[in-house]
Amino acid sequence: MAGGRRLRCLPPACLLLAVAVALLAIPGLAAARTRRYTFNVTMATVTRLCVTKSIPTVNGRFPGPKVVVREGDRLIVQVHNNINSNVTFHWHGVRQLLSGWADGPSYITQCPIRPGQSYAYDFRIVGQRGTLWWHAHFSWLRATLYGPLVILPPRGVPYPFPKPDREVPLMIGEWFNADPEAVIKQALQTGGGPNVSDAYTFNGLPGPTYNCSAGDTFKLRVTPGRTYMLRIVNAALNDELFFGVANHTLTVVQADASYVKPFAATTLVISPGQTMDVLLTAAANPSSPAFAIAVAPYTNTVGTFDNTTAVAALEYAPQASLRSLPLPALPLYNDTGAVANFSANFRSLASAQYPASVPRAVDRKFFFAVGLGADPCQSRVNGTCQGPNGTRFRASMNNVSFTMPKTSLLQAHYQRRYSGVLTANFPAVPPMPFNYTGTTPNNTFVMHGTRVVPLSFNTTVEVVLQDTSILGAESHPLHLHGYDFYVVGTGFGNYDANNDTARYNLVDPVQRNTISVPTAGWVAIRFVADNPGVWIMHCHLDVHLSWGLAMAWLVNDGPLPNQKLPPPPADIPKC
Ligand SMILES: *[C@@H]1O[C@H](CO)[C@@H](O)[C@H](O)[C@H]1NC(C)=O
Ligand SMILES: *[C@@H]1O[C@H](CO)[C@@H](O)[C@H](O)[C@H]1NC(C)=O
Ligand SMILES: *[C@@H]1O[C@H](CO)[C@@H](O)[C@H](O)[C@H]1NC(C)=O
Ligand SMILES: *[C@@H]1O[C@H](CO)[C@@H](O)[C@H](O)[C@H]1NC(C)=O
Ligand SMILES: *[C@@H]1O[C@H](CO)[C@@H](O)[C@H](O)[C@H]1NC(C)=O
Ligand SMILES: *[C@@H]1O[C@H](CO)[C@@H](O)[C@H](O)[C@H]1NC(C)=O
Ligand SMILES: *[C@@H]1O[C@H](CO)[C@@H](O)[C@H](O)[C@H]1NC(C)=O
Ligand SMILES: *[C@@H]1O[C@H](CO)[C@@H](O)[C@H](O)[C@H]1NC(C)=O
Ligand SMILES: *[C@@H]1O[C@H](CO)[C@@H](O)[C@H](O)[C@H]1NC(C)=O
Ligand SMILES: *[C@@H]1O[C@H](CO)[C@@H](O)[C@H](O)[C@H]1NC(C)=O
Ligand SMILES: *[C@@H]1O[C@H](CO)[C@@H](O)[C@H](O)[C@H]1NC(C)=O
Ligand SMILES: *[C@@H]1O[C@H](CO)[C@@H](O)[C@H](O)[C@H]1NC(C)=O
Ligand SMILES: [Cu+2]
Repeated sequence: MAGGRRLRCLPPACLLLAVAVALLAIPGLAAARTRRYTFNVTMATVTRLCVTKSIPTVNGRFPGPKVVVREGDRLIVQVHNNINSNVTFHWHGVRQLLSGWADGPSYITQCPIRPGQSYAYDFRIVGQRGTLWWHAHFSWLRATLYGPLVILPPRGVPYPFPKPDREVPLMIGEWFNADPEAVIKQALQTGGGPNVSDAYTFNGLPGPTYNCSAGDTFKLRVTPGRTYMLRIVNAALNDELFFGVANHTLTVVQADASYVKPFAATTLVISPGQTMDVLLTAAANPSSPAFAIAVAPYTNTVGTFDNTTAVAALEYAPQASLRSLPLPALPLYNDTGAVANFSANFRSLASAQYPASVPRAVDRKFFFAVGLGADPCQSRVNGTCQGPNGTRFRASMNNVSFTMPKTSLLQAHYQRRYSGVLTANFPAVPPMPFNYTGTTPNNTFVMHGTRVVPLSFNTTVEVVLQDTSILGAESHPLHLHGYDFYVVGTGFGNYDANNDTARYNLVDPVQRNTISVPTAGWVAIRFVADNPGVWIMHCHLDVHLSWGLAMAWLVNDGPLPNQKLPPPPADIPKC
């Protein structure tokens, strides 16, 4: 597809060819270009909070470079790994239609790029526009290896909202004074929770609320009366965040590179993996020369968490000191009600130009209980047992904790060599139903495996994701690779198939690639499995991913030539 090879026109393909020709008639699409970037992964010395350390970077920059494309473009990113660690890159939210080899999660769609090796990620951006992002997908390397992926509409195609005067990527990250790789390594050794981060950051800068940090503040200079589009990304490792700008209202227009019906909000909630484009109009007569942009965590974890607030500055005029800026009123760290109220605002634009193609009938229904769990101490692998009650922390879906394979699942699938790599028996329902939000089972131990759900091409799938309260009820931002899904329903307590299904929104549900399973609640999603490949679905809190909160869908080829996964590129890394 990307190579523009000439295809023999068989009858069904002729129709598709005609569609393709029709698409070319849309303004801008004919101008699709190939955009090339080079990512040289190198160590660089960075100082934050008076701590100087060497961190993995792309091209020596932290955060990494902004990648800009237009819808319809082909993107080729040549990666050279010049650090002393494996690495891969994921293009978070990109659908990767028939380009699964470029998706990036290590051991799922590729083997890692080893030190000294190179790999070119080559894919097209189809039917998506807005803000996405890229990040490393090996261990916790994404702590410093991340950057924005801006997808402009095709040339000549306007936004479905007034064009902002300026667009500004705002990447929220998490800074560790320690080496994040040492943090997760230690946690997996001890079996306990990992050390928490020392600061949140805006475009890599923690800002004036931390010690030794006032000089490292992200400043957004604004002109009275102008409108700014903030392309917000939560790139934090382990924290969902509240976001607000003192004395300014925000208008949300996009989420996860899909347009939404615009709505106003004073506080946003954004989970790791999610993106949100919001309009901010600078006051015509500002009552102060500067205002605080702030983030603070939302969590119900029973463990410790980074309970700090980071600040960036919205400046109408340059300020000598930003220390005393009044903070926006953000909800308390455990305000699940505020999260639910905010989440309820999201609706697809569902316009003639951007219709919501919500699947009405479902071929296969799944019910996944997601949450924490444990390994008994006896299973320890040269570690201690500092998890709850002398166990080791794990996390699971339907009580299966995902075991990272030693080779690429996509490679195994392409060669139809599954034995010893994966099993096709991921359970469609939990092994033992229980009251997910009530008294938890006494046995919190999980099973282990690299289990997948095979799907026939074009299967319409519904998944209800139910939080469990095992070792604490917590919200889990679930991210699906290779697809956007519609969020057709959500609620608190136990999902009730009889009552809740009838209340689904099948008209204008929001389309996303990452959705938080509410604390002690559930969320229902639908998607059509029209993209062959192996696609991981996992919690985007890296600590939970490390503990195994993941599974994978194995989507088989369809009958037509353009419904089959192409062969791997020649430079795909080997295990
Ligand atoms: C990558 O960066 C390293 C260190 O700066 C340099 O030695 C190397 O030549 C660069 N490689 C490429 C392909 O740019
Ligand atoms: C985690 O925190 C503990 C207690 O402060 C400290 O002893 C340990 O060195 C930290 N681990 C890492 C990897 O920084
Ligand atoms: C900002 O809003 C707060 C709360 O509504 C108000 O008390 C304060 O005076 C406002 N500050 C400015 C500079 O407008
Ligand atoms: C987190 O910080 C908030 C605001 O400073 C405070 O009210 C709350 O008690 C803190 N929570 C924990 C668990 O430390
Ligand atoms: C949130 O935490 C505060 C203390 O930090 C506590 O008083 C309150 O009950 C908690 N709210 C909920 C809903 O758990
Ligand atoms: C456990 O530690 C011993 C001694 O360091 C080592 O020989 C062994 O390979 C380790 N086992 C595992 C499973 O890591
Ligand atoms: C802790 O483990 C002990 C021994 O296995 C068990 O008797 C006890 O019920 C456990 N307590 C909790 C809170 O899980
Ligand atoms: C589950 O447990 C919760 C908390 O105890 C309770 O409120 C709820 O009614 C229970 N639900 C069912 C279906 O038993
Ligand atoms: C769990 O343990 C408690 C206390 O030992 C016991 O009363 C209860 O029956 C057990 N529940 C189950 C489902 O085994
Ligand atoms: C997918 O299935 C639907 C019916 O469920 C059918 O209308 C559609 O043509 C199929 N699409 C492809 C690409 O096979
Ligand atoms: C489900 O619906 C039935 C019938 O309308 C009703 O009796 C029941 O109370 C409902 N259950 C819940 C949990 O809402
Ligand atoms: C890096 O990747 C190679 C190839 O899969 C693997 O053999 C090696 O164990 C990996 N190294 C680490 C530290 O994970
Ligand atoms: Cu999680």
